[in-house]
Amino acid sequence: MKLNKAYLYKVHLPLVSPFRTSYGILHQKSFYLIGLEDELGNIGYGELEAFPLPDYTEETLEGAKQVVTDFLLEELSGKEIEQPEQVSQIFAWIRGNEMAKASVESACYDLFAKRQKTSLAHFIGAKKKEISVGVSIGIQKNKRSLVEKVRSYVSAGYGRVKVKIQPGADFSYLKAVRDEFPELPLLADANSAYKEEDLNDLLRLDQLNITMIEQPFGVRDLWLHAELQKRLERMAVCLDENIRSLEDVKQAFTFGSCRAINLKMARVGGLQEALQIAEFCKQRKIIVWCGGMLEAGVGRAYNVALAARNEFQFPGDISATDRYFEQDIIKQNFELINGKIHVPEGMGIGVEIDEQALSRFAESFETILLD
Ligand code: OSB
Ligand code: MG
Repeated sequence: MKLNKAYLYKVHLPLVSPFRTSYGILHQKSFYLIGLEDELGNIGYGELEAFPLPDYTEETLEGAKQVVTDFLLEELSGKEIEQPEQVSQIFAWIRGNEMAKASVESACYDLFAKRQKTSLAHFIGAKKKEISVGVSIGIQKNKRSLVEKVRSYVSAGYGRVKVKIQPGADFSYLKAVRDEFPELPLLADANSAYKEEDLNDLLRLDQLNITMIEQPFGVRDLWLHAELQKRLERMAVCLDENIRSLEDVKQAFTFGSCRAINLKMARVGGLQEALQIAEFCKQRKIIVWCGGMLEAGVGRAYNVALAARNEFQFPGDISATDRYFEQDIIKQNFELINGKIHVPEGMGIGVEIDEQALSRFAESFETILLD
């Protein structure tokens, strides 16, 4: 396969409600939609997930876009690509920049699946026809709003809820939810908001029958996470921001820093790396589940296909389209049916771009010729 052209759309999609984490508030999902055209005229799509601010990881949307155009597309230009696994190899000399790499690498997977006239899910060996999913709830202004928010998602059919926490909005907030929903599978995500002196506060959460505590400490820390995991009786420590590669997972496993991994294809540099991590986790009996970053339709399609593989037994942060957006840029909506989302069966990612919606939400558009 050879790439002829790249299309880049900068898009802003308003969120149905603002999403607050320990590091900030998002009112819209901003991303680049990247289309790669091959010599046969097929188009593979990728979503560049880097956030406008370097707060979740170091990448920024504009910086990552520059890495895509100046280095990644440049590297693929004029090359014969025989299989999608080659792409991450070609990019290997470029350090970090995982989200930039993932946007281009995943689009190549979409192209290869489309060239074979098969679905991406089938192409990557995913067998499930539908996947169990949960929902991630941002920090609310008080306990009552949180309980009501949880109630609305539970009645919509979500059977597993993740609640964002930070110091001052943790134990009592989670207890309010637990008192109201005694059996609900519940996770807490701190997005790195805690420090060593908070260790005892986090140990208290173990009383609330919480399945996992996600990324409480620093994004490069393995030691404190290991200390916490050692002292917890029931709750699993789950790493998110810490994990950028298979190597990171191996180190976390070796140090006993976690019993679970929130795997995001975009955060680990692409599908190839994500598939290897999933396989490693299965072998070592680490719980692996598919996280999210408020993806729009294209990014969501990748998460759904990945989560359809058998390594993923725990419900992911992959909610229905209407939990995020009133209008997405794809023609199909992902819908929640009995707590599950159907895996697209069409060719490649199995979703089509809604050109009208795209032109409504796109701020800019450019075409780059590759040869
Ligand atoms: O920490 O998992 C996270 C969204 C943006 C950035 C980081 C995270 C999240 C979520 C939302 O928790 C998951 C989703 O897409 O529903
Ligand atoms: Mg997280």
